[in-house]
Amino acid sequence: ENGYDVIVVGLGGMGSAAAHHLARRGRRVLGLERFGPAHAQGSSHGGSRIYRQAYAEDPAYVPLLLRARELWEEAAANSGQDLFTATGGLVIGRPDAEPVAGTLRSAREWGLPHEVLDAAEVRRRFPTLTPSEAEVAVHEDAAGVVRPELAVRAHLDLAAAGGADLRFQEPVVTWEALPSGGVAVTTPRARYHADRLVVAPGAWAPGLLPGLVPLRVERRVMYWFAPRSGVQDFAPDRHPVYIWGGEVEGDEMYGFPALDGPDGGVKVAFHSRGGPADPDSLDRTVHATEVDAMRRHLGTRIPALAGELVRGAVCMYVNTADEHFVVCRHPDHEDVVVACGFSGHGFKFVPVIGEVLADLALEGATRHPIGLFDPARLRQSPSA
Ligand code: PYC
Repeated sequence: ENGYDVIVVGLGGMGSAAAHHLARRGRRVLGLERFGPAHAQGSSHGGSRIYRQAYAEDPAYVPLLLRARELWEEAAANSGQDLFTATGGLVIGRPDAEPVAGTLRSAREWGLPHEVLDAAEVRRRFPTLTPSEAEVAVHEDAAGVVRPELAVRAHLDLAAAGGADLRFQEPVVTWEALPSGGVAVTTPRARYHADRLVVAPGAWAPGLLPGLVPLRVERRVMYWFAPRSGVQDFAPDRHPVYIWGGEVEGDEMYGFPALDGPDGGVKVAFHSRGGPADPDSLDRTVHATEVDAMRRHLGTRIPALAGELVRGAVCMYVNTADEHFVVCRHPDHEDVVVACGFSGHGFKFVPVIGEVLADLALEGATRHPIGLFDPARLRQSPSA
C-alpha cells in the first residue's frame, strides 16, 4: 500500500507521541503496533512514572525536561486527560552517592529551585520515609507523576484525530530503506511504503534495529503494597515521588504516592534488579522471593509499606552501555529515524521525544539538544 509520508513502527510511549506530532504537522501517518493500544507487554505500563528536572543522569537532559513539561501540559489540555500530577520529588541517599550528587550538579548548573534536607527534616516533613542519619535528600517542587497508559492513549487519540492511520495487532516483520529513496515496511498483512520511517520499537529494538548499538533488554518488577496505616499519609497532595539510592547498586529504589484509591496499594520498585529478558518470552510472574526482598528493603526505609502486597507487575528496561538514550537519524539510512535504549528513565521525556522524532523525520534535524543520544558513542569502531 502506498501513500504515507511517514510510517511509525511501535506505538508505545515514544511512537505514539511521534505519531501525534507528525499528524499535527499535517503529514499522512501510518502507525503500526504489534499489540493493542496502550498495552502492558512492554515498557509503557504500570500506571505511573517519575517526572523530575534536576537530572542526576546528566545536566544535558535539563532543556529537554523543561520542554517536556510544557508538552505534558499541552497534551493534557488537548486530550482532557490528567497526564501530569505535581507532587514534588526527593532524591535520597548519601551526599556523595551519584543520585544525590548528580541531582545537585544539574540543579546548580541550570539554576533549578531545590532544597537539601537532612534526614531529620525528611522524617519531619514526610513521616512515611525513614532515612538513616548518614543520608540526605534533595527536594524539587517541579517533580511529579506522569501516567504512561493515559499518555499513550492520549497521544494515539490526538494522532487519530489528526488523521493518522493507526493499526494494531500488526507486528512489523522487516523494514528497508529503498535505493531509490523512501522506505518499505512489511507486516503479515501488507507491505507499506512511505517517504520516511520512525522506528520506536521499545524492547523489540534488538530485532528491528540489528547492528545499531548493543542493547540489553532487562526484566523489572513493580510492586504495590498496602500501607499499614491507610493511604492518607501517601496522598499525592502530601507525598512526593522519590528515588532512593542504595549502598550497593541493586538497592536503588523509587516510588510514588498512592495514586489508585484506598485499596490500590502504593507503588515501589527497584531500579536495577532484574536480569536479562527476551521480550517474546518474558517471565511475567512476580515471585514470592522477590516480594520478600522488597518487603525487607522497605522495612528500614518505608516501614509503613512493609506489609501486604496488593499487586505486582513486570515490565522491561532497554539499556544502552552508558544508559543514555539513542535518538537520531539512522547512521546508514537518512530516511529512517530511530529512538531506543531509554534505559529505564525515558517516559518523562515522551512528548519532547515525539517532537524531536517529528523534527528529524521531516527536517532531518532538530533545535533540541540531542548530541548525547548519538549512537556513534556506542558503536564498535572498525578495527584498524
Ligand atoms: O526516570 O525517574 C526515573 C526513574 C526512577 C526509577 C526508574 N526510573
